[in-house]
Amino acid sequence: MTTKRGALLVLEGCDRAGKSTQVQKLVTELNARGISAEVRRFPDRTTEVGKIIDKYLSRVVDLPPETVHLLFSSNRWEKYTEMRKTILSGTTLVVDRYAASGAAYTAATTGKDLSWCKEPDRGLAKPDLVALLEISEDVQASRANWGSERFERSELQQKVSSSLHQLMDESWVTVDANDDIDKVHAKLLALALSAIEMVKDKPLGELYDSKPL
Ligand code: DGP
Repeated sequence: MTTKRGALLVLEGCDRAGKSTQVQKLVTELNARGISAEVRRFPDRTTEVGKIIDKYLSRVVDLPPETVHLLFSSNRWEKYTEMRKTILSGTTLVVDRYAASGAAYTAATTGKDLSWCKEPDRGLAKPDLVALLEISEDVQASRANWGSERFERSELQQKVSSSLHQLMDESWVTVDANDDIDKVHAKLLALALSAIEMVKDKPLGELYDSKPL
C-alpha cells in the first residue's frame, strides 16, 4: 500500500488573531486522534535568516522593505525541502502563517502590488487549506502585548486584512476568531479533518499555479 500524504494546513490572519494558540491546539488534538501532525511557524526565528527577521521586527535593525520581503520569503524557502518531505511521508503540517502573510504584509507596508509581492514564493508547496482567522479591531487591541512589534498598528492591520482577502482562492475559508478559543478550535478541527481526508491521495500543489510537483 502506498503512503498517504499529509496535508499542508495554514492559519493566517492579522496579528493577535490567536493563530499560535489554535495551531498548537489543533496539532495536539490531531495527534490525540492518532493522526501524525506537527506545528511549523513563520517567520521561523530560529534559522540564520530568521534571526535577522527577529532583529528587524523588534526594531534592533532597520532594513529596506524589499530586503525584508525577500528575507521573509527566503525564511520559507529554508524550510521548503524539509516540509515537503515531511508532508509526503504522511505527516500533516499545521502552519502558523505562510506565503499569504508574506504578500499581504509587504503590500500593506509598501503599497506594492500583490503580484510583485507573491513572486518570490512561487514554487513553494501550496497549502491544501488556508483558514483566515478574523478578529475585530477591539479584540485585537485588547490582546496581550499588542503594539510591541513593528507591524502592530491598527491602520496597517486593516490594510493587511484587505490584502489577505484579495489573496483568497478556493482553498481558503474564513473563521470568526472573536469566538472563544474552544469554539474556534472546534471549527478548525472539523476543517482540518476534512482537508486531511480529501487530499491524502492527491499530489501536493505548487504556489502560485496549480501544477502538481
Ligand atoms: P508573528 O511571529 O506571527 O507575530 O509575526 C511577526 C510579524 O511579522 C507580524 O507582524 C506579521 C509579520 N510577518 C509575518 N510574515 C511576514 C512576511 O512574510 N512578510 C512580512 N513583511 N511580514 C510578515
